[in-house]
Amino acid sequence: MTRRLFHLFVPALVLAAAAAPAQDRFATETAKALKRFDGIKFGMFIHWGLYAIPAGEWKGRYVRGIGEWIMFRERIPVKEYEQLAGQFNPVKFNGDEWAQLAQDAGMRYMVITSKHHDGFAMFKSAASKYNIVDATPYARDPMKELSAACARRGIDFGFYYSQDQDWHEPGGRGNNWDFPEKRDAQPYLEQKVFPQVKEILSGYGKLGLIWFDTPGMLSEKQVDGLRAQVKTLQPSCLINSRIGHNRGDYAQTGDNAIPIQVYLQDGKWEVPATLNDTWGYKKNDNNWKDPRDLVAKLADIVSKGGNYLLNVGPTAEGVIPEASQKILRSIGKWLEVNGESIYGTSPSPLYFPDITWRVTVKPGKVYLHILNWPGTKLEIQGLESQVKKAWFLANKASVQFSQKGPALALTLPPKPVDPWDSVIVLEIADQQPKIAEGYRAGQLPQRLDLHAWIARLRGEEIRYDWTTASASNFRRFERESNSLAWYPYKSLNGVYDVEITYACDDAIAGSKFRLASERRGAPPDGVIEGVVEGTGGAFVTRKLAGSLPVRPATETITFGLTGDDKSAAVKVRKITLVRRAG
Ligand code: H79
Repeated sequence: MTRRLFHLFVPALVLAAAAAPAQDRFATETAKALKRFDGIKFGMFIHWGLYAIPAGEWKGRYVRGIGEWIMFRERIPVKEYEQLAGQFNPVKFNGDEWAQLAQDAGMRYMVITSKHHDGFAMFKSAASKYNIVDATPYARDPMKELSAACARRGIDFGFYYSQDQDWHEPGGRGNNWDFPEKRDAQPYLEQKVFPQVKEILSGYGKLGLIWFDTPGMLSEKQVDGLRAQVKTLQPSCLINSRIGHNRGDYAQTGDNAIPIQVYLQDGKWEVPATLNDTWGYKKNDNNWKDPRDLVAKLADIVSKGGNYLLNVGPTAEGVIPEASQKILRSIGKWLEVNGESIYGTSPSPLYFPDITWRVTVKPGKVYLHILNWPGTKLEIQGLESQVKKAWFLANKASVQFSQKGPALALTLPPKPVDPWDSVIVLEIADQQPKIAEGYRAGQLPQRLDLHAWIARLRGEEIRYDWTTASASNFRRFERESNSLAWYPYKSLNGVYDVEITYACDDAIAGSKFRLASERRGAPPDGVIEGVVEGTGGAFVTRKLAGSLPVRPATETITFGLTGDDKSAAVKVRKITLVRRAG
């Protein structure tokens, strides 16, 4: 892969900020839709396409990485990949079952791939014969059924549409194995993108949103044209920031990337995330996230101001994998009891000192989400509003508490009320909580923990373990080495001393590691390199030599091994950034 290409891919992984919602004559409808979107919090992403047939294997070999990228990875010629359409026959597809699963999971919106980077339309298209009705034995448009099933249940429906990459067309970006690298996007836009976007905005009822992806090739003018087309057809249809050139109504974080703290500077945002390590179905990917992890991440994201768009990858037969269904329904069980603390809430007015708790807010109420049970005593610093009552949301049992200035002390039972997230409702004397100076979201302390749990786990092999609260298995590969990535999103600015809390058996010590603060298209803001030392297997906190500058423009802080895999099993619990004076 060429370097130039690499730079074109990265934008999907970093935040494309919406800044303020793009201002145009549709501002009123957009604002109203954004308010609704902010309240619904949790959505189902569906990646479904021809790539579900190879399901992560090509010519008998396993293909690493995300499944819907198999055509790109294997440089499969268009003529060969097209043959998959002739085999696509999802006879088990049932739109009502999918919509029902979303509803059972407590998901209030759905976004499905109408066309991914492979260029194949999963809807009836007059603009291109390369679509599910004209090119497959199935010969039906599943999106009709699915959009109707969502509408019946009050689930907001939206389409993913890959506007920039299209590996099937010489004018789309990405396919340099069949087509010359130099592109004229305009004919592709006029003959495929504009007509197809019109089709999906016209034939499937009211769309809650349209989800573009991986901007890079299209000009400002072309993106303006695309935006105008969407809004002219459906003014209330939200446009995500990956349309490019800051022309979106709301922002995405990178795929699977959660900001480290409350993040409100760039308007509404959403985390697109996978249930395992792929978007499109891969038959051998069983690295399912634990429902506990997902419920905690939902609370984490909502407490920070975001929505959570969680993906399933149905099979070529049209079945959402059993494991995905089971996980989603168990999240739904938690939401059935605790949904009041998620839907329609505002983000935390407090910063988060660690991963013990998160906070969501409604008028007169503070919801304390306890993600890691602290034992029988919990002290929360910074809430100045008088607490009138406290009780567990799940069973209404009251919680003993006392307040002294901005310190709230809670007496808890020895065991959590809910093993994943026990929610305590605090009824307060004010409509909006009053927060003491120094504890407000955005006023970060001099010492700040970046826990492994809030990092994105990169690569297929790395694992997080709740028992030891640490990440492990830092194996290296040519691409996608396993690593931890934290996303500060403008919350940090300074030079930091760094401590690391980790455990390493002496027998496996000795590999080189690298901690870096980085941004796309520029040399790193800072790098600390060193050697993993043995700790006799116990968790210790050690100060690293050197310092790490982190700037508002820094996109990621990453930790990984660079030398060999000997210390791959090192357990990393957290790094602590200690701001230097001045
Ligand atoms: O639709 C999902 C992904 O297919 C899409 N965004 C989510 C929502 C996405 N497009 N690009 N990326 C994500 C970035 C992908 C980078 C990689 Fe690769 C693709 C890493 C591994 C495969 C290209 C090929 C870079 C390395 C190998």
